[in-house]
Amino acid sequence: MFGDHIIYIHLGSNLGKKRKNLQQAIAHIEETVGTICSLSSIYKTSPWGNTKQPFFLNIAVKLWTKLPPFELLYEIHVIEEKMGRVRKERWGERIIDIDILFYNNKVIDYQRLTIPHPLLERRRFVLDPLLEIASDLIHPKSGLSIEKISATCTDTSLVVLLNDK
Ligand code: A4P
Ligand code: MG
Repeated sequence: MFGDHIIYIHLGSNLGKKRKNLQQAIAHIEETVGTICSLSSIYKTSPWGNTKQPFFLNIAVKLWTKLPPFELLYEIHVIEEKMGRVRKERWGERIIDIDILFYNNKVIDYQRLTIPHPLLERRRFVLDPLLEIASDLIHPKSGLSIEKISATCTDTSLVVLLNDK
């Protein structure tokens, strides 16, 4: 399922079998969202925001998709629900969380869908995996590359690359 649009998404899991959750979510994404171009390594990351919760595994994915932005968001929510995610507190623990980071070079400013993801510049757990697959990507709002954004990010929370993909 190729498509005209290039998107970057970011996945996180900090409940249950985390690695298996990421793999399962990626399989669902390939079924209903689009064709994968690149996958980052998996990163073990300390929880950001609400720090009293288990560590996360995070990964960034580049894809081709045919889906327009709000359909993409819908399909992502279907996958999260299919995998049994229960929404409790904001930034709380979860089986799977899928965030859209970029959609071509579009800027979308709704509460229900904000693209580029508004917190990516402040999150080492997003920037490190993204840097691996998109260092030259330009943020459409700031005009800065991911490499530049990452170099100036002051988030010092722990992000460790796990070598096996
Ligand atoms: N929404 C708006 N824009 C987007 C977008 N670009 N992508 C809306 C995805 N969703 C977007 O998200 C709340 C609402 O955001 C959605 O209904 C959607 O319409 P949610 O997934 O239901 O709730 P949430 O994830 O608890 O809240 P939020 O604010 O999205 O949290 P984040 O930003 O996803 O952060 N620490 C580490 N180390 N690793 C992590 O992965 N993740 C979080 C969650 C916190 N700390 C973490 C990690
Ligand atoms: Mg989320």
